Amino acid sequence: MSRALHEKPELTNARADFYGRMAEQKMTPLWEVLHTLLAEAPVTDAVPHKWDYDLCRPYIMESADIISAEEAERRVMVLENPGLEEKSCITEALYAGLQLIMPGEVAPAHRHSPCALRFIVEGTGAYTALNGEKAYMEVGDLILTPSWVWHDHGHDGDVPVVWLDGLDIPLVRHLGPVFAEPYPESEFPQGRPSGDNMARYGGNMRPFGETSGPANSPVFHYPYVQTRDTLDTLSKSGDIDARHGYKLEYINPTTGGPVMPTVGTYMQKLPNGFSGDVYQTTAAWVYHCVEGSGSTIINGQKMTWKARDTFVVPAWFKHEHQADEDSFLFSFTDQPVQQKLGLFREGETG
Ligand code: 1HN
Repeated sequence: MSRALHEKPELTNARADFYGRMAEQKMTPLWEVLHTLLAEAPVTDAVPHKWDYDLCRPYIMESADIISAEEAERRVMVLENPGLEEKSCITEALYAGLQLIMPGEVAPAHRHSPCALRFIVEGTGAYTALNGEKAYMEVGDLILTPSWVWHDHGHDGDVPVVWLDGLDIPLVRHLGPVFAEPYPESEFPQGRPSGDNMARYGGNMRPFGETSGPANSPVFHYPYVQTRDTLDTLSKSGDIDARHGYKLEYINPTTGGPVMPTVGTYMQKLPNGFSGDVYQTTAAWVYHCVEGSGSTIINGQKMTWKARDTFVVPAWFKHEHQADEDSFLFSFTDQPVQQKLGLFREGETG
């Protein structure tokens, strides 16, 4: 015979009196709340949601008239999950936002313990500098700013640049160890030449004498031209995954692991007409369509998407992708941290 999970016991007068008296000693009865702490499967307040770029873009552009990047420190429209309002979260563990930088602007150097990624949505000519080494942005590029690394943004070009920020800030805040520091000078000194990180670690080679890898990828710029070309070549194999299409993880080349300890990043190609099997995991996924269009059925509800849209699939929501044309989906997820803690699971679907 199977035993059901615990249900809340009846509240008698004697019990209510007892709970009231024990509260004076800052104690509460577990059996009154156990049903809310343990469930048969993950429970989340986060809900699936899509940010349609055509609807968001006018506000992003208007923000340039309202505040400068310098005054804002970072001029970002936070993508707030409708189920987690006023928490600056897109899922329980992840943050996302759309950041705008205008030609000639700077976002001053700072560093923080939460890690961040940038995925470029529109424009060209802006850069992120890590310890003074600039990575110039093109649409579809991934740029990392790992924990506690100095970073600033600037713009030498002539069109607005927007990127999607992803951070593990809700997770780090929950655990406690949030630290942040502004760089004390107005300008960060120039660092290594552009592309140095890729030369050292990104060419399937590494510096002489190095044997073990750091927790964060020393490559911090993953250009879309390479990612796209790689997936196009891979898709010629026909060796397609029934749930994910052609899907590759961006890796820390020194370990083969995820780019940062808490956040995993992926790009997948869904060929025209692809209709994927169902995927369900304890990790949450934030997707961003770089090219193409299609839809994702999330717990039975169809969500359509097209280039530059961002959507979120919270933990344990079943989802399946369909492509109306050749499509490229970037995604980031809290899967690596769950994996490290032995908590990651996939549902028995697909
Ligand atoms: C941050 O430092 C950046 O450096 C972007 O561009 C978004 C959201 C929360 C906390 C710090 C950036 C951020 C952030």
